[in-house]
Amino acid sequence: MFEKILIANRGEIALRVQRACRELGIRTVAVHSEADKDAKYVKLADESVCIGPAPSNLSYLSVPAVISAAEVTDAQAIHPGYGFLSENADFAERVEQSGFVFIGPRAETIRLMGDKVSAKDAMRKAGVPCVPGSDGALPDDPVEIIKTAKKIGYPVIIKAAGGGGGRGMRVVHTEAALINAVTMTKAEAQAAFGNPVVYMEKFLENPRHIEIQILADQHGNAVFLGDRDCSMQRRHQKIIEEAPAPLLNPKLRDKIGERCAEACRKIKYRGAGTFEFLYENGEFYFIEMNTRLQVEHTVTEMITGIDLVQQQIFIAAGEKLQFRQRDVELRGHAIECRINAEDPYNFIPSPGTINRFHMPGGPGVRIDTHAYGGYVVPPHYDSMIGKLITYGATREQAIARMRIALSEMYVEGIKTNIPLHADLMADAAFHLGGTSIHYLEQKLGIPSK
Ligand code: MV4
Repeated sequence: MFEKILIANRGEIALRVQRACRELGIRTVAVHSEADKDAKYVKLADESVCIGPAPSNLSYLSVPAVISAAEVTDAQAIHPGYGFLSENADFAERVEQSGFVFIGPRAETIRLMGDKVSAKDAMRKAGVPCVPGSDGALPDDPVEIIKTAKKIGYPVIIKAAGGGGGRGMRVVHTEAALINAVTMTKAEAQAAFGNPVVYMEKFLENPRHIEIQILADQHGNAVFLGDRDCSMQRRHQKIIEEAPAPLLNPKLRDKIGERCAEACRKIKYRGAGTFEFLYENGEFYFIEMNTRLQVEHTVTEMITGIDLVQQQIFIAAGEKLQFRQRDVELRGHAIECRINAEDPYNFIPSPGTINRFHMPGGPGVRIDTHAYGGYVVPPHYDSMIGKLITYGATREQAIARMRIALSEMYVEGIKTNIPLHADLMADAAFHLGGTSIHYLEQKLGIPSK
């Protein structure tokens, strides 16, 4: 097992990874920007290294700075967290070339999944159901493009191969608008990702976003750890996630989960990963795979009792999975509310000093945060300051506990989205469960673009 791990991230996830290491007796190295020098996870780490000034591109996104920090501290492995360098194949490659272990998939897997055309192709070949669409990249010939759309049926969506997470997409409703939409999306994709390749899918009008968590070791074993519903979002920013997805047939869950685990065995996936699906009319359609730990991994931990970060570390160290699929039991229900430093209704970021900070507690309440009274939320990074997670024997109990926890939580000095979460916990459609990806934007009466 590793003796020392460098955590190439900040905020709540830096603290989360540190806690997992500490429990395993692994020493930790925190890296931080000048803006984060007084952060709690920096003080709590065994060692820390300042890797640059506040802007992320000069610190948390700097490959040489992170690798130098690993060299000077003699760390053996690097945990990338989420965001920043976590899905950067070149970084993963450089980490391994420098003699460190990257706690995540092989660089070539990250690269395969980073290109949404190759990801979909690999998953279709591995038996994962995908959204009907073009076979790979769209050709240049407009006649062929029109034929493809006709075969799929309108509306269609044009997506950039280099995109993902909602960037570089365009919905097309008529043949008259098709060629111009393809041309525009290609130009935008070239400008944004340096890659003009686009592909086409049937546009699903009212889906839910359901994802499957998997773990795969380096010995050919893979398991799925149930699913999460992440449909409550605005502009591709998730705000509430839950596990398991409400109203999902358990047989269907097992079927799609097993397809994902089998795909991992086929492509020799390593580490933790997430298959993202759109779910509509009882069918799953694969859209993308995330090769990192996700923000919402916590709800899976609550219903499985499995520490995903520790599992990532065991897998990276070359160990075999300690459990099989039949040992994985989904028990109860968990909900996560992302607590953001922002105006609850117009979503404008609200950095600054937190004067007072009271955390909720009680049975089934978990809070993952690096914030505290006196903490200054820097303006340079994303606005998430923590995650409030509740667990219950049933979804109703998890919701009841969330309402109470939100009412106990008190943050003074900056705006947070706690009032929005409190509204949603009292929302009739949320209580019924199974709301679509458009629900929140419709409820708030705001356009999605
Ligand atoms: C779609 C779609 C409808 N039909 N693909 C947006 C993020 C990216 N991961 C894929 N996205 C979508 N792809 C087809 N064929 C609708 C979305 C989408 C969405 C998906 C998941 C969560 C939130 C979303 C919000 C708007 C659109």
